Amino acid sequence: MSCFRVSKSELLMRWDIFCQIVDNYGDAGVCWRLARSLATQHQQQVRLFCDDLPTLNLLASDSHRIADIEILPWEASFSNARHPIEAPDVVIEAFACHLPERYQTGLLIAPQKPLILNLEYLSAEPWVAECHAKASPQPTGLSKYFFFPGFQPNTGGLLIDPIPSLGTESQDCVPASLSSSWSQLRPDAERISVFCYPGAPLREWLEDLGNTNAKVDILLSFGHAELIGNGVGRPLSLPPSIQLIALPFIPQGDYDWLLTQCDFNIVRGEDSFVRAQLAGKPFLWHIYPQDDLAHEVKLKAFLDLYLQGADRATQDACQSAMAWKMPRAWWQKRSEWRAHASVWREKILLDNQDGGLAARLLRFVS
Ligand code: TRH
Repeated sequence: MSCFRVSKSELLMRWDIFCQIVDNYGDAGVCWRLARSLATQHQQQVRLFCDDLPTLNLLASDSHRIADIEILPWEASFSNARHPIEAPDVVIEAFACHLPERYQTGLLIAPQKPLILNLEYLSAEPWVAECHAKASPQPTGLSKYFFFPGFQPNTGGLLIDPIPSLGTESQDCVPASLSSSWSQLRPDAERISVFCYPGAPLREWLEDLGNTNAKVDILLSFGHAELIGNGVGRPLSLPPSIQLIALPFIPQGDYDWLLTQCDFNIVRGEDSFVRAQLAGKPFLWHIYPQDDLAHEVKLKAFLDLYLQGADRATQDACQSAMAWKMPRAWWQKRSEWRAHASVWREKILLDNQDGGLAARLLRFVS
């Protein structure tokens, strides 16, 4: 598939991305992916300020320094400021994080004012298109806009880079971080990757899968063996057809690759959710549970889009899986879902053939 990108002759700009890690890895995951896309696909200069560098570095550990990205501690955004400061062209507040006050003061006295964008969470809900790219008037007079990722036209699109190539691995291309886990895989077994939140009925789910006669290698993301209490309390009752493999925390690019190599993926926050779709495989989105049940609305909005035009078997299997129904109820219906997942991958790539979120950001700014 050919992708239209912002042309080289378009502005080469300086970007400051602010990433505050509230919990988990998703904030760092999205900011790192965006920084990488701006620098490597669009030749932009990026400074990424983060309040939790150890977490960011975990994800970014496979990318030897990309020349046009500087990863900096949060405080570096104001501690070395010269006056008048040389402001960037664009400032991104990821997920409505607040800019450090002293940094913002610096922008106010800078001769050239940047454009500030509030990069919001991804949602398939219809209202997103109405709020995308709307101005957010500031008492300071700085120009600020909302930027909403989304699935529909007239949204900010999806962060699709790097587009994964599909196909089975040769032993040579298994990433180093996964090589010892990969050596445990059984050639005739299916593969499921698992990355979900605590609270998922994972133990029961795996035990039920054990009753389907399926031969499956389960690749548990870092920390998930503890999540199912393996080795603690009542031992998991699994037949030999189900093998558990505990993975270390792997760099983001390796995690992307892993999803393409599995037959089914359990994913959770917005970044792994998009990557599972790009992997073109059936998946279970364990959406982050919110107290006001907003996640149910978000999940329904996504499924309404995802299942448009899907056959009955796919609808049943997917709705059941996403509701954490036990695999015995739907596991055998996956062949139609597989075909649908691959069609959906092509659809989102087509919808984002303009380069997706990073390219739309650039076009919006310029
Ligand atoms: O970690 P997450 O659950 O993060 C989410 C987001 O922060 C979200 O905004 C917030 O609302 C929610 O938590 C509470 O899931 P997500 O978004 O899928 O991000 C995980 C990132 O971690 C993704 O970029 C993939 C990466 N990753 C690795 O790099 N290596 C690994 O081994 C694993 C398991 C993940």
